[in-house]
Amino acid sequence: MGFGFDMRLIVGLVVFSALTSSLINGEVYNVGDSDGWTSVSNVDYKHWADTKEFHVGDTIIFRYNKEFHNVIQVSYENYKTCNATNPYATYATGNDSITIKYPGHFFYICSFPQHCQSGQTVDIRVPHSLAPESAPQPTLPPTSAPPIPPVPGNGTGSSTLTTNCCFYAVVLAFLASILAY
Ligand SMILES: [Cu+2]
Repeated sequence: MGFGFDMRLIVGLVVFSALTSSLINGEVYNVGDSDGWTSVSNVDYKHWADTKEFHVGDTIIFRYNKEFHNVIQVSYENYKTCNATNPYATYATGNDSITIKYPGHFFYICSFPQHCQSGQTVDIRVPHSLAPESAPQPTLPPTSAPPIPPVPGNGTGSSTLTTNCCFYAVVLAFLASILAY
């Protein structure tokens, strides 16, 4: 329980929290920015979406007067034809926060009469991460966690094993440091 042990604990906690926050936190986008989700301001939602780079983990927020609008997630076909009869999802609170869970296109329209036709429709395009099959992703734990294996002799395990070892070691070290006082 020397000084070096505590330093490793601190470094471990800092690295762990940095990794966690980088994986959990995403950008937050207000659809239509200050105009919100509406049919009366002639907001160009295509342009709005085209100027964004959406990623898994980001959150998109639809803000609108729920007496006059809603948010209906539909298929591409129904998006093109303004058909809200077979929705994938329906939102109607006036302040709908939707977290992007996977890549793809997410099509939303308003189902109030003529709103979709007048342009209250948006295509949120979430590209797959840049070539995840061939290029390593720098923010994933296995690339940065192994350099700090706090338990001697565990540096030769697989990356997953090492990461788990690091995590449990940090937790154990944390508990040990509490018990030490
Ligand atoms: Cu509407």
